[in-house]
Amino acid sequence: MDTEDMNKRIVDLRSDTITQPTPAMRQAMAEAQVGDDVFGDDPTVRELEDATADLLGKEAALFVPSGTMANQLAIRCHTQPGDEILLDANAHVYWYEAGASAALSGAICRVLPGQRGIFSVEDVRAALRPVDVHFPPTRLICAENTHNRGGGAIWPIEQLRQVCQVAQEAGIATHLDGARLWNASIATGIAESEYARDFDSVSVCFSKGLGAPIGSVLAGSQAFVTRARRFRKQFGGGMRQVGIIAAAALYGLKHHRQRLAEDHVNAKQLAIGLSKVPGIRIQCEEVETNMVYFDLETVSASRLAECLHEKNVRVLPVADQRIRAVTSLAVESEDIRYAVEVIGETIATL
Ligand code: TLP
Repeated sequence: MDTEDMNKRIVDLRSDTITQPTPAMRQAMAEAQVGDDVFGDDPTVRELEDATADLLGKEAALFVPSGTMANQLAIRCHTQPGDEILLDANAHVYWYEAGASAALSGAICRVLPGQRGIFSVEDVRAALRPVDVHFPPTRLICAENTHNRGGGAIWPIEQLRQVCQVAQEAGIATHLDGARLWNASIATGIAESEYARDFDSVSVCFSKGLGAPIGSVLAGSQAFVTRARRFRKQFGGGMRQVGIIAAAALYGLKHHRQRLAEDHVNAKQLAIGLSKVPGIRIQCEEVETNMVYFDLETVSASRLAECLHEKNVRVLPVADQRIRAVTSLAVESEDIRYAVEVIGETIATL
């Protein structure tokens, strides 16, 4: 691609949610068999739910419109008003779900001091309290893998298992926000079902690296999913001929999972490129999947993002001097070279 072409192309690194359905995915959507899913009549939704439950090693699964709804249904199923959830201080559930756990389930979040989103079994033990009329009962522990605000960090599987074991011993339910669990599995070679094994419920998203326009799944035991199905209706998430969307998710699952490795290579290249730009601080070794976070020494993140936008490079400011850039199937290796060049030039002028 020459510079003139690149000038026209938009390099969108704000999120992996920005991906557009490919022509082949649209074809699969157009050809999908559908039915009324509230009646359980949609064969494509059932296929997606069964395939995802199998992949996660769970008995059953439920198709929902978003990752937020999947996480919030899990919270609604596992807790009662006044119950406490333990989770990392940077968890998506805590930061980016509009206070839903309080609004929809009446649950209080107690945050743990994780490292890049990953907390230890000692953190959990230290947070456990005796039964006492003063304390909210701790009913749920949520983990996130990969961890978004933790820079796409992957949980060491043993640590994840230890956390689940302590939870089980204490009679506390466990939920895994696996919006990007696919990325963890592709990066480590550890199957999704292994990561999911000890959790009571797991959510996964098709609308991120897998490139579908909409859709997430919540998986768990049959009894859990039956309960979640009722709350999905209550939350307004019962959908009708939604096989048209499930077909895109199935397509992503079959055809876009292995290619996530390319996104990881691109993210690493981006990090290495940015590490050579004066005025940027970045830890390249922390880039394990498709997320790149970097800090600006002097420039404001929102100012830089504005200037880059004019040059067709889009990034997400996440704090005054911190930026997130995410790779996806919308981003090619040429785009990475272009983005590094433009970011370097732009910082030099600010
Ligand atoms: N994350 C979005 C934003 O909300 C920040 C993004 O661009 O990364 N869990 C995790 C770990 C997520 O990163 C997200 C989306 C969700 C859940 C929620 O998924 P949706 O957007 O489908 O509700």
